[in-house]
Amino acid sequence: MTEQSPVERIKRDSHNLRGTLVESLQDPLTGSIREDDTVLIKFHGSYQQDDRDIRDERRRQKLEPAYSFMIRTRLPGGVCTPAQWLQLDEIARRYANGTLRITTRQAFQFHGVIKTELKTTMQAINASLLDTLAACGDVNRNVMASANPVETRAHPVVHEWAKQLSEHLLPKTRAYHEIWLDGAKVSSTEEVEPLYGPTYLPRKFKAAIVVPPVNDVDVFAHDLGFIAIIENGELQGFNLTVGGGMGATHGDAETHPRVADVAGFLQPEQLLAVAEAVLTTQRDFGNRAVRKRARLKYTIEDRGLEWFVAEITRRMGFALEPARPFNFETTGDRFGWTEGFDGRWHLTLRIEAGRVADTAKGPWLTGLREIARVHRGDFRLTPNQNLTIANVEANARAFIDALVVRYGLDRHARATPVALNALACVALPTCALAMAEAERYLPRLSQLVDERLAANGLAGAPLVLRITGCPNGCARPYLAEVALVGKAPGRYNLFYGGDGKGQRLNALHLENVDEPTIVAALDAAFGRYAKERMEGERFGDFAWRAGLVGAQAA
Ligand code: SRM
Ligand code: SF4
Repeated sequence: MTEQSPVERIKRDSHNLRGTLVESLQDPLTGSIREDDTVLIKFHGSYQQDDRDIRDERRRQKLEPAYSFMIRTRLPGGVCTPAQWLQLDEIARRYANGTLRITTRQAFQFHGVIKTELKTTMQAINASLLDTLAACGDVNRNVMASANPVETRAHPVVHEWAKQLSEHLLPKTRAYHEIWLDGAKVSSTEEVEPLYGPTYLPRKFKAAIVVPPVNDVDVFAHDLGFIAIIENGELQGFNLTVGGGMGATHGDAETHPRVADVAGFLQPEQLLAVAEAVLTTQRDFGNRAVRKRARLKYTIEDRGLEWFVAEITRRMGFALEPARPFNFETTGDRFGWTEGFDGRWHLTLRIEAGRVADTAKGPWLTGLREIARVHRGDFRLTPNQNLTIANVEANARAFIDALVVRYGLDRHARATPVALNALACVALPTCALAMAEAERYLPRLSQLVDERLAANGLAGAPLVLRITGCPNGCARPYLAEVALVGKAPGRYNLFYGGDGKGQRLNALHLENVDEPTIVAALDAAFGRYAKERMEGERFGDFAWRAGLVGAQAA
């Protein structure tokens, strides 16, 4: 039998995710937790990190790294109330680094929580009626749903399905309540995980529900996806997608991003059964020896889609119908005000790289706190790291507008398409895996890209730009028209060729290049695009046609 990865042993011996977390948290001698617990704490929604900006200095001073914890919430479809926003804002200022980070999966992250305050912070999050269970780890993660779920009558229905799916796929262990919320202890022998079993999944698992024509969730980047099929404003059912994923490792051809396959059509009431069959098939057949090959995309690649569909059909006890036609137009958010089907209004604001903070650029954290104090609707975090102030009565719009302008939150009214739609992962200084900057480099990068567009007479051209600090793909870079993927400090792989709709992977244009080389390459590519593009042709499409990537690339 092939040897299993060490993480499998940690999960198996953890008594349903308890490990020695309680002891680790109580150890006063270090700001860190025990090694095995660093794996287990992820299932509870937290990562141990250290401040990489000061790592070398701490080492020189013979101090342990400046450990702290990132905490990620579970927030199906990215919806929270103003009261929850106010509580999270307070947590960010009291226990974390004074920022709220909107993630690419419509959740919040807190950074910089120290070990001695971790439990109190978890309790504060739960007091806001949110939790962090399964936000990370080898389980189903935060379920995404199209972020403007109020345009047709089908949108709220879809959002309800996202919540149900999230609940249905939650681990059942009481460990979370015991460790963080002082819940009564349950003997682990009494406890079973009906869906997951004792070793959970071989790897993380991600699900999303999308409402065409806006593929904001990037449904094809998910292990499990549902494309809502809507006719005359009513939900008919879903097309199932399986086996998408972004993660890759530099120089390892065995790993690569993959666009999900469309497997068939299902009725709405079949959604949970289908999800369960997909998840348990991956549980039983996913690769538990090599974590880099453990995602569902590789299970499907290795065994074939036909085998996979036959296996889930067997588990479901019914067959999928043939997939129905669907059409995506964009992955981007609709900024500014949009009117919902019920006459209420939704204002989408640009939050660069999802970081809500008070900085020299503007008092955004303060501004959103003021808005949360008066807002009567809800907030929606978008998969593009932006924020929708949703369900506003028509007569409250002017008041919200005034606050938005007062606190400089009206960036959407001024920014270029590139700056509005760009995504950046967190990367340095908190991400342990970052090889280069991403979030902190985004403002300069989008300015450089805009300058090159303008220099070639293309000012205002639509372009999906994404950057990550490593090839794991947290900002879904392999679906962007132009992407930078970190290789080393100041050096990136440059990709061209996404279709702006999230349905086609891009491809490598230049490897391991620095800023001047990137700028020169963009200048040359945009120069050709300006001269040779066809009517309405996007840059990502042009890049393939012109041979900037693909078989004809130099
Ligand atoms: Fe991610 C690991 C941040 C969305 C693929 N991701 C990490 C960690 C936890 C680093 C670590 O393992 O130590 C990063 C923490 C950084 C920090 O300091 O906060 C991290 N990922 C993020 C977030 C915060 C990026 C952002 O800027 O918003 C996103 C949190 C989403 C959430 O709320 O749950 C985030 N990560 C994604 C996505 C996009 C998505 O899911 O739509 C992907 C690509 C899709 C996919 O999973 O295929 C993604 N993250 C990864 C991977 C590679 C997985 C793989 O299959 O190889 C890793 C590394 C790993 O798992 O070993 C990773
Ligand atoms: Fe970290 Fe890499 Fe994810 Fe960016 S893409 S947050 S650098 S793991």
